[in-house]
Amino acid sequence: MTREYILLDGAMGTQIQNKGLPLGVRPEIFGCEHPEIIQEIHEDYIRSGSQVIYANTFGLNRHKCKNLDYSLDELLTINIQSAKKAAGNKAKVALDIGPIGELMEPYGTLSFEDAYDIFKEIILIGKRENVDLVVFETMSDLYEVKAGVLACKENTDLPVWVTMSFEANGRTFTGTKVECMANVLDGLNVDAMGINCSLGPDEILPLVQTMKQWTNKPLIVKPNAGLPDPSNGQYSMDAQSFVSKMKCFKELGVQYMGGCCGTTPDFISCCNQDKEINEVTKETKNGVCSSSQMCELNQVRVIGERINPTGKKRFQKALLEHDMNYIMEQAIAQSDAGADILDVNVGLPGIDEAQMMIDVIKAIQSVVTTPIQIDSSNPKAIEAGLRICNGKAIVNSVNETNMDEILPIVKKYGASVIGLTLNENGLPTTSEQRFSIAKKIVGRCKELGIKENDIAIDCLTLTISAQQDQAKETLDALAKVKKELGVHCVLGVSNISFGLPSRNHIISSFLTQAMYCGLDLAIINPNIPEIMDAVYAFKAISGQDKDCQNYISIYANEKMEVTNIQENMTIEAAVLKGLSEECKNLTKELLKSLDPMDVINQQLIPALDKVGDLYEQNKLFLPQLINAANAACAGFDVIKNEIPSSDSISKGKILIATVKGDIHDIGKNIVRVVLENYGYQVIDLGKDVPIQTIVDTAIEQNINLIGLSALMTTTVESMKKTIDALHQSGHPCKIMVGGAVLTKDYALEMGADYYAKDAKQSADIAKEVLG
Ligand code: THG
Repeated sequence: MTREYILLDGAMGTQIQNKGLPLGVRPEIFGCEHPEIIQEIHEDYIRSGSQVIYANTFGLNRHKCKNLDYSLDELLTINIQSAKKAAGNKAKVALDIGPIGELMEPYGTLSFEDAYDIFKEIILIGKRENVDLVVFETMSDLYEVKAGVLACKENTDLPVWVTMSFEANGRTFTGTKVECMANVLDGLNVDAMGINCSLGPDEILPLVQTMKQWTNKPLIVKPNAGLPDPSNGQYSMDAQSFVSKMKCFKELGVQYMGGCCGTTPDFISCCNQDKEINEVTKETKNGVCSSSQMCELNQVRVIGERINPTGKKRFQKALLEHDMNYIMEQAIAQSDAGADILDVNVGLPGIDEAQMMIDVIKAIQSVVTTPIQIDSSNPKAIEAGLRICNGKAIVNSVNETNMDEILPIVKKYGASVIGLTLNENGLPTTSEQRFSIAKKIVGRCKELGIKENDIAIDCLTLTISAQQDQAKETLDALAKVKKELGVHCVLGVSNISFGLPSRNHIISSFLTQAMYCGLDLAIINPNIPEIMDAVYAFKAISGQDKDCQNYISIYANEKMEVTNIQENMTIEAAVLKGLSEECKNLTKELLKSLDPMDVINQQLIPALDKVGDLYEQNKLFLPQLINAANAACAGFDVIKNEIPSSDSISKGKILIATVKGDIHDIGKNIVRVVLENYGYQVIDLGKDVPIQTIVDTAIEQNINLIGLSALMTTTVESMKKTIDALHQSGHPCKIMVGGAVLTKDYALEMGADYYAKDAKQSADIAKEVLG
């Protein structure tokens, strides 16, 4: 089938600059003072063929509207009105929402529900002003996006689109993966999703191809006009070459196309021809995920069962005492041991299960990126868990009696689900009866729009020491469900061996038989090598482990590391895993035998360096980098508190600021955390900082290293002016710069001494300059 794609608009920022945006003035505020200019730009785009225009509201939220001459409501309303006037009935108007500009918990301070409220406020104003749709663009954190999408869906009927900005490695700068974005947003049922900014069409193409494998939703592409020219910051492509590149997206069936930084009405008008695309829908990939780790459900997966108080005094104690550290260790140990998914069960008499579910999932998400399984039959706890989860979870479990209550929640949050073959009479004894319950649950799921590949059926394991004949019924039912219903199959495998000696033999053997019958999801204890051996061996034999690569990499050296956190924890491990409590305790321990400076230089700093190396190799991502920095910080704090003259451990002062006109400080804040944890004293002047303030502070405080940040194309000019002013002042200092639109060549061309690609590099530069 063919259809026409819909043409969106191009960049707003550069157009406003061309029409006289003064240096240091924010586009949204300029839009209030000169609504006619904004209207004109929209009209230019509509004349060029734009069928949907994005209102000039990208940078707005309540946190960015403090101390201004206009209220958030006025800024939104006036800018939306300019778009509506330009559009008339010729185009649709999108309320354009950008990132809040603060890091979400646990890496930053913004909570999920705060993010939700901030978005809700914007969206309600947009709704009142009759926008046609809501679009989140240039987003980086999938968790923040989830808050925004829920805020939109729970408060309006407006269509909602999401585009995120990726780096060439397929991740956003906070670590969100393309696959995870598509998987989560498909589940949340957004109206369209895609990619904007960050890269040119060439670099975006492979990312869109990946995205397409995970969703049949309409796709959006708004690339930059190529990459910025290092010498002057101008984008590399002209309208004609842009259009020729956009042809690839037409072939992929992308339904909404436009441009981002560096594109103009010319680009759009060149795209406004031969708009036919192929419409293809196909079976998509599927899985459960966090925002940064995907577990595709296409082979046997291990679900770690240890986060569960049943029969475990130690775990019950941890829950009752709210000892999140213990639970975090359980999460880390299981993930390290090979768990693909972590089951989370926090049901215990006397605790508020919904609140505990939130606290435990937050704690787990702060130390591992492993996807989550929510193990509860309490609808409030399930919903609380699904909300707070930063990816796509699987709900364990529904059965025939509670499915009408729980499945709609599963559908709303776009989760996967486990259905148990239980009804009001309990667990039937024959495989046929179990199969028939499975069929009813699968049927109900499908009525609600939950897809086959989001469903797993559990035919339930009983213990052979009491009901020996039931093992066969379980396996027969499993094989039949697999064959006839085409859904995934799951079992809590450990149950098989209750009451017997040497349980692991029975568990491994039953597990192998179940996998042969079609088991895909094994709920087991991954910390027991013998059981994991059975999983890896099965994958090698069945061909799921292609060319036995994984098997060989695990067993080639016969080196099975059994993780035992309590016994083997080093400062390096504590920092790497982001465990602040551990790092604090280990530092205290070490101070008994080592000099404080030695603890810093031989332990904490090398640990941070190791984290930095892994980050640079793309083996760790920003959230882990920040977590590690915070853990190291807990160690530094111990040293500072116990050693009175610890000020002398500061390795030098660094001044940092986001330049005048730019209110994005997320990158700068990350840099501050990392630099502080490397032992530098950081003077942070904040965002939107006047040139003179930076110069004066540098002189007064005798600063030798200054870090400047600018995120937007419109504020790079302001960065250059700041650098010039610092040079003119004659104060001897080195300047490092960073920000999304910069490149190394461009930074040096502007007169900076260093370009810091990321927070890790800023620490390297500090080391070079200050020692
Ligand atoms: N199906 C589904 N979900 C499930 C199960 C299932 N969730 C719970 C359970 N069964 C699987 N999870 C666990 C969790 C912990 C333990 C066993 C299974 C466990 N057992 C110890 C034992 O086996 O002796 C008891 C406590 C101890 O001594 O450590 O820990 O079937 N969908």
